[in-house]
Amino acid sequence: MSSQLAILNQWVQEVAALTEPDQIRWCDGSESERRELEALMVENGDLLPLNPDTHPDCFLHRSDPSDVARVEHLTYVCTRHADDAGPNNNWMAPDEAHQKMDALFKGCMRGRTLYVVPYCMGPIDSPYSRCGVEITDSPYVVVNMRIMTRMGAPALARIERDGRFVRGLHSIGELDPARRFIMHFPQELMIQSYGSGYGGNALLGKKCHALRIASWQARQEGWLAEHMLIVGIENPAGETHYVAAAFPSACGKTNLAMLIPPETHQGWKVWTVGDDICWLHPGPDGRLYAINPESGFFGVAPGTGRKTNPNAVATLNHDAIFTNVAVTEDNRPWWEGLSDETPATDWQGRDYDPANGPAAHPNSRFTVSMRQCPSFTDQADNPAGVPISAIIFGGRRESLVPLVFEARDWRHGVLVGASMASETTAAATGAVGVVRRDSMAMKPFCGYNFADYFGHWLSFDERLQNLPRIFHVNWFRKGDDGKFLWPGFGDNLRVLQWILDRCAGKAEAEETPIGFLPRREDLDLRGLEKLNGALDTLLTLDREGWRRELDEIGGYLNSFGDRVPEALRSEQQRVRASLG
Ligand code: GTP
Ligand code: SPV
Ligand code: MN
Repeated sequence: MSSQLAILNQWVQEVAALTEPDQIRWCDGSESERRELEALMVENGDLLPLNPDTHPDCFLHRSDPSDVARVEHLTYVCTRHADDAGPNNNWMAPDEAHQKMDALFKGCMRGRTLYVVPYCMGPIDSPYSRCGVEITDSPYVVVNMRIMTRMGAPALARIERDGRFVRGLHSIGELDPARRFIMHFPQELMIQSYGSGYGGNALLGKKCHALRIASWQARQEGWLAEHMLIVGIENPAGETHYVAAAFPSACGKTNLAMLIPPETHQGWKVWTVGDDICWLHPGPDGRLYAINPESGFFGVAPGTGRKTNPNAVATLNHDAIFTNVAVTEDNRPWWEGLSDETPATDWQGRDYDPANGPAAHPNSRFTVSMRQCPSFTDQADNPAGVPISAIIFGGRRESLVPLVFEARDWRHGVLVGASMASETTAAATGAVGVVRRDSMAMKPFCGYNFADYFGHWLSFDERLQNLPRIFHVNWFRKGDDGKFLWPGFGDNLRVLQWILDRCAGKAEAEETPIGFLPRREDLDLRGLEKLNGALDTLLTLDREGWRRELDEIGGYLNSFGDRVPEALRSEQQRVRASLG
């Protein structure tokens, strides 16, 4: 046995001694293993088979009603010094956190199987990829990790070669919210998660590893781990350019990643590389290169329909796991926005009654391999990644923020990202619809002090000769009637078109204090003539509102104390001053 595997084996034995499982199973990621686990879960009720004619090899999982989203208040970054975690994270001293977690994990796997899940984040043969091992007592986690990561034997082989892996220990525990913690130990490359079986709390390769731990490593090693989709946009001349976009949870990444161009845009194609996480590395030519560390989508179900996201609907008709959706009379998965039908059963398995609220939980999700997506490109397997032409930030803002604007340079762009704000969504527990700052869409995911993170972003100005341009978008502006002003979805291509034309030096804009704004004639709006009035609101700068916004941003930067880079503060002051 290689020394790496000996270390892994020893850790598995230590965890088994603590958690006392009935059996230990090393997962190889095979099809037969998957079938066996699915059969086991169908038998114990964890999975319900869906209609085999319309949805072959698809299953429904109903999670505990108290366990339906990420829990930010129970998520901690346990660095030796509290300042390294920063005010953007909950912090606990590593010793205290370990004691607390050891007490929870003690004997928690009695009567259960301990699964050892080796996984690789990113293409198996990419120098940018990183491996981890998740130990879990949840077969649901195993089958989800098999879709979301490159899981099993090839990952184990790479761990043997690499000599390094992130250790993740997970138990569903009693699914008791009072005994639930998601702990990160970046200095030990370790994650410990107890008491939740849901998404980002339990699939440790995703937010815990690929963002919180990876962002810490990325800072030390000179790259970026970001909450971004990656998409290729092919124009009618056959040229493909890639962009990466950071929107907060449930703010449109999956939808933009698999967009279908509007009818007016014949000859345009959109290629999906990733829908949630992006690792960015400086390449040999001074550009930024992106890989998607994941291999599947854990996407928001509600709102996904044939009109809004036909690619997602097509992706979901076989080999998918649905969590907390409703079902129809004939046992098809259903959620609000999928069709006009009335479901038979809601997400908790009750007869559907509108008095109980939405039929599908607002954070109900699908897990599916990205390879099933009609717009998938095998560039997602390119070990070198794809070169990024533009970085796009965006949030859910019903007022103030225009449809799109371009930062004047990198430093301004970093301020635009750091100042992002968005209305909260059902992706995390807590109030929905409250505007909060969510720098780079990383508020819940940055594994270290945001002030240091802003400094790290700024440093790419010196690291790269060919920086991507930075933009900000807002698909969620509302009119007085409370309706969205911009049609969104496929029509977002028009904004991407302007963005890429700006990168190529081909599109005009007006310079304003907040950046470059397109005028109506700078956008390709063929077919959207009915938008007349809305466009005035979508493309106009509200100076008074922006003065208040910049003041608030100044206060926000101050909340990180004197660790905030001076360059960022002076940039905020520059923009504030230019607003008069
Ligand atoms: P996470 O997986 O939580 O990180 O979410 P995400 O950023 O991938 O969001 P997703 O694409 O799943 O969209 C979330 C919700 O926003 C869904 O209900 C979508 O239908 C809706 N949505 C996405 N794009 C648009 C848009 O352009 N306009 C409008 N009005 N809604 C959108
Ligand atoms: C998000 O909340 O941003 C998600 C879902 O992508 S989860 O995996 O739960 O983090
Ligand atoms: Mn996400």
